[in-house]
Amino acid sequence: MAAAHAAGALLSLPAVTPTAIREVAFHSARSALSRPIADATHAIPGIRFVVARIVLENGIVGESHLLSFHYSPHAIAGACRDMEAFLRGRDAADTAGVIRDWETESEYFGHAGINRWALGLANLAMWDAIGRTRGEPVWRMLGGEARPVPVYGSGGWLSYSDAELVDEVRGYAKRGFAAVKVKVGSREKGRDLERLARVLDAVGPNVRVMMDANQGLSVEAALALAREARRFGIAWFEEPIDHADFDGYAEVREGAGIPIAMGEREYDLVALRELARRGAIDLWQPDLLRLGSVEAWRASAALAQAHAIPVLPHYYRDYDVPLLCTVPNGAGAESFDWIDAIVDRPLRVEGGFAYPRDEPGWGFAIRDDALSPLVR
Ligand code: SMN
Ligand code: MG
Repeated sequence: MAAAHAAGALLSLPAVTPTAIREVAFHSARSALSRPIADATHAIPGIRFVVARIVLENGIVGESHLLSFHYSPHAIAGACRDMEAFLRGRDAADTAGVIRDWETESEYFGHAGINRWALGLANLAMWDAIGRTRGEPVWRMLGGEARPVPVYGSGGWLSYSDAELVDEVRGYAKRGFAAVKVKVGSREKGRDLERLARVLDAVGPNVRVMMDANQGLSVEAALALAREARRFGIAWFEEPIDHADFDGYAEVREGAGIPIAMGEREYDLVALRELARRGAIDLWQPDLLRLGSVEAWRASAALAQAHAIPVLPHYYRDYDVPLLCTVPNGAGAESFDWIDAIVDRPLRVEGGFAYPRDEPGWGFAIRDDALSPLVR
């Protein structure tokens, strides 16, 4: 080692940064629980992920994943290939520089969309690799304090039979979850209320129930459903209408009489700013991969905090739980079991709480045997 350094000095070779990114690879992975599901606006044939792995000059591997389902496999693979070329040789510790330069490159085709997802993959793998290099979990690198985070059990897809719906929410209640969320926006008249009634009956009075319309309703239909749901004591109404109809949100919030949640479709902070300005939102649900970075997720939490809006992020439980330990306004996280059977160290979820991992980086990785090639 000393000799190599001396030779390097003699030949004046540039020193290699130990945290420089040497290799970048992308893979596909399928959830062991994969099956067709549907909400008010999507029919989804299976549950799949794109997985990123980077290797640093110091030999440390950093990993990340995004929930891709079947959508745009060639487009996301193309964005990953562009990211691969962009990332090689960059310092994994320079997350701010990578965000800045990738955003500059993405501006031509638009910041939102597939390039932002690719940035999210890169950013999370970089945080993982730097955490593993330093021997610290991400929440500690960000000055957080480990604490149990309340989680709610999510699902209740419109494609379920009544038996499947009841089984799922009962399963969550038995495992100690204090809240569950189910889909609404069924085309069949009266069906949403019938499903909600079944769920309420199945979980009993000690479990809160939330509903998610995935932008599937008009303002009028959302108001009508909200008023009925209010009588049932539904805890919140998520994405009742088109995510960009800010005035519509204000109208729904004004008349609904129950809290309004949204955020999962946002690539930036515009919707949060506009809805907060209109007093039209009760819960902010940032999607880490759509926002594209730990940095943007935390900026969104700070903006929400400035408006006294709690943060209850969308989907990415295994990243969100540690991140929620770094902000003052975290209200909890969404829980699906979709990655649990394909990771080396499943998150501890017990009695309605998730416990942030203590291991370096994000503290888990998708197992090699769950990986397959990304479409070329
Ligand atoms: C949802 C949508 C897409 C992927 C996972 C989950 C849903 C939710 O809208 O909020 O749970
Ligand atoms: Mg949702």
